[in-house]
Amino acid sequence: MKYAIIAIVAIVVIGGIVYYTMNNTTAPANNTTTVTPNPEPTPSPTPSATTPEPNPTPTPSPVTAVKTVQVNITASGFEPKDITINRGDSVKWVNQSEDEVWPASGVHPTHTSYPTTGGCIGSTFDACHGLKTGESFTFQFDIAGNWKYHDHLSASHFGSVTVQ
Ligand SMILES: [Cu+2]
Repeated sequence: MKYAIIAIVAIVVIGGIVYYTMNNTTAPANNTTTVTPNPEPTPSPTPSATTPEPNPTPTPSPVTAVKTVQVNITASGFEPKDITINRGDSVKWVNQSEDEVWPASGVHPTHTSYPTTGGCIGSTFDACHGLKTGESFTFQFDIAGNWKYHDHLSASHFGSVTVQ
């Protein structure tokens, strides 16, 4: 009986020591705070190098300055009779004769050589009335070509405008 008590006490003591020891050895593991590694700093987004730079200065299309060429109308007809201009230029006919003159696109009498419509007879290239002395008529040529015209009141007077 005495030995049994000692044995029980010994078991309890040993068991207590074992338990204590296990608690001591496991406790630190349980108390171990998991250190989370610092997350890698996210690299700040860099502007894409492939984005093309917008062109700040639009390249102007080559445009030559438009001009107005004068053609005088005298008793002998149009002077100069044949002229060459650039597309977009204008021609100004000035009546310097004593008679009325009526510059208009060929061909008399339909006035349809210059390929626009809506004029008084055919093409819009038409003064549409006799110009009195000193009066003028100006027309802008937007279509390239060789355009013949005449005096609608004296159809024997011709001229031409070459638009390039
Ligand atoms: Cu005519």
